This record gives sequence, C-alpha cells and structure tokens, in this order.
Amino acid sequence: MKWLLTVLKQSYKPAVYISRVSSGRADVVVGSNPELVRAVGSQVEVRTGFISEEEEAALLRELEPSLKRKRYEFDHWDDAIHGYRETERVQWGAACEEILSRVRSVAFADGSSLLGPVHVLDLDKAGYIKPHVDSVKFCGSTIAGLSLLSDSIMRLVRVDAPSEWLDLLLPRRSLYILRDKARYDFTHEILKDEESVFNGQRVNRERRISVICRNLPG
Ligand SMILES: O=C(O)CCC(=O)C(=O)O
Repeated sequence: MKWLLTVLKQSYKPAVYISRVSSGRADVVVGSNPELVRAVGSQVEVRTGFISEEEEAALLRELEPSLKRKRYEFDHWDDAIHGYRETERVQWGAACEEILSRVRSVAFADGSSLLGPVHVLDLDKAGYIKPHVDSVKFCGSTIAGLSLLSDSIMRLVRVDAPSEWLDLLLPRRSLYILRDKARYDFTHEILKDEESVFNGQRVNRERRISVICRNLPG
C-alpha cells in the first residue's frame, strides 16, 4: 500500500457547500462564519511567498527525476487521492535542506520529534485529494506543506458539524501549517481544478507538488 494511504486513512466525509461568509484574513482564509475563522484561525497558517522562485526551482530540480519515473495513479475507487504520484525523501541537497529547516523552524517547536522522511505529493492537473483526517497513529499534531507549481484551495470541514468549514487559499510557493484542532477536528482536502473557487474568485489549479513535513504522535 502506498505511503500516503497509510497516513490518510480516517473518515472521508464529503464536503458540504453552503453560502460563503468571509471574515478576517479573507485574503487567504474564509469560512462558514466569522467566529469559526477567529477560533480556528490561530491553528491555521498560510505564509505566502515562503520560498523564492529560485528555491522552488531548486526543489523541483531535486524532485522531478524521481517523480518522472512514476506514473500518475487514477481511478482506485477506495483511494483518498486521485491523479497523483508520490515519493518520500530523507536526504536533501544543501539548498533544499536549508529550505526545509526554515519550514521546520516555523512550524514545529524546538525539540519536536519529526517524521524522518519528507513526503512529496505530485497532483496532476486533474488530480485532487478527498476529505480525510491524517491517521493519529502515524502523524502528530502538526502538518506543514509547501505548495509548488500551482495555486490551490485546501478545504477544512468540521468532522462533527459539516456545515462548518474553512477554505484556505494556498498560493504557489506558500507554506501552510495545520495544527491541533484544525488537524484533528476537521477533514482537509485539495479541491479539483473545476471546483477551485476561493471567496468567489476562480483559481486555476495546475499540476501541483506539495512537500509535507509532519511531527510524530506525542
Ligand atoms: O498536498 C497537500 O498539501 C495536502 C496533503 C494532505 O492532504 C496530507 O498530507 O494529508
């Protein structure tokens, strides 16, 4: 079984579409109501422009050769993810290691135990990630991901109250961080290109590569 499916194997709840009320950091976070944006806002971060174009190119140079050897996977009925290929990496060249240590220093407390391999997920333009909660057995309280090549929308839906949701705009070269409640109490998903509308604005979802760091369960 693929690494990702080991990590992503809890509930798959369909997202619910309701009228949108934006609030607060409407540039990158909108939600079903302003209280939710305020309450969960501190556990959700989107840092735009976290890496430069040169840094994105350095990551791509290092990742593309191993990704290109794989095929995109489609149409497995039980998969949490559609139209993807993936890899994981422990050893990085100096330029990429520097980027990843910056990610770790903003996302995780000093001394946290991190999952050794960094997970790399390459979504085809037609690919998407269905709603899921990362397995508590394999992943700790924090998920931090860099978005390469494309803007995208991550949707969070409250597991026990599906009318409560947040949409995060993840611009190309941004870093997102999900912590605590945002990680445990909400499903997260990456929307299909054709569903990618953020706060009323269409967002073109192209091929997208994410580079994801996680900590270990406490
Ligand atoms: O591609 C992403 O940034 C999200 C990946 C994801 O859903 C996960 O790793 O649980």
